[in-house]
Amino acid sequence: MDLQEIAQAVVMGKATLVKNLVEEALNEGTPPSDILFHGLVAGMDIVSKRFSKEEFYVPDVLIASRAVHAGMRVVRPLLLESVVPLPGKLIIGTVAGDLHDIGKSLVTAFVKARGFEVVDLGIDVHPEEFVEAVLEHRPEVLGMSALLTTTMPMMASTVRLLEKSGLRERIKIIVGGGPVTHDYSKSIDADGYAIDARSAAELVGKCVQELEEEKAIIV
Ligand code: B1M
Repeated sequence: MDLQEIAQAVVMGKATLVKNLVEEALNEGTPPSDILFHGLVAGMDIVSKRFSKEEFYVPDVLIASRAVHAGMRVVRPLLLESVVPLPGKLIIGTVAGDLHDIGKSLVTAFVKARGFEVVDLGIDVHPEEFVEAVLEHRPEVLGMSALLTTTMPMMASTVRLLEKSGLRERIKIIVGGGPVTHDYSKSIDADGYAIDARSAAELVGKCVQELEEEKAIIV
């Protein structure tokens, strides 16, 4: 199947059609990650362009997002087949005031597919909630996603609150999302920035390994 069909169904916001086409593509043997990137994300890219040109409005984008999620629900479990579990846990969330969750969910899927445990706190996660989750779950890595320039500062607020709570030294912090850059991650004292879900999964692996090495030096 031409994966553009899936992309077009996303653009039209047809959730049931997207789900059916994704199942069809899988039955034809198309790799799940191709369906994700060349079908679902490609569709969202078209939606993004139309939104920027004001050809699409918020409700159109919302309906398209639901269609992407309908497809992701089918693909996600398949990414986890034959995964070898690795030690290491990521806590992830979209920062306070921000409701965008597609990118964060992709990161979650790819980090899980690499074998790490993930606790997904969802959207609109306040600094206090990140801190509570770190205390409860004791992760090696904390990930924050932001899609709005207005919500990016919540990443810095979370880093500061972790410092105040005495938890900063125990974990690695990684950030990502549309407006976030490598320079911004450095400016807020995060440990890393990833441009996409695949590199985020690699970065989590690198962070876990670095923590192991740091522990070995202390011992
Ligand atoms: Co919104 N929105 N939106 N929106 N929306 C953007 C982000 C925007 C760029 C559109 C535009 O104007 N061109 C713009 C932000 C401008 C800015 O601040 N610079 C914008 C705006 C303004 C708004 C509203 C304010 C609109 C309004 O109400 N007037 C509003 C805000 C709501 C809020 O959050 N409080 C709003 C609302 C919405 C919807 C609810 C309708 C919907 C979200 C639905 C949902 O997520 N369930 C939505 C959408 C879908 C978008 C666009 C069109 C698409 C985002 C997306 O899902 N992309 C977006 C346009 C754009 O991004 N160009 C836009 C696909 C996804 C796979 O990519 O999320 O970038 P992305 O994730 C990537 C990487 O960034 C990275 O990996 C992923 C892929 O591999 N990544 C990480 C993400 N998180 C990471 C974390 C990591 C590492 C990598 O480590 C932890």
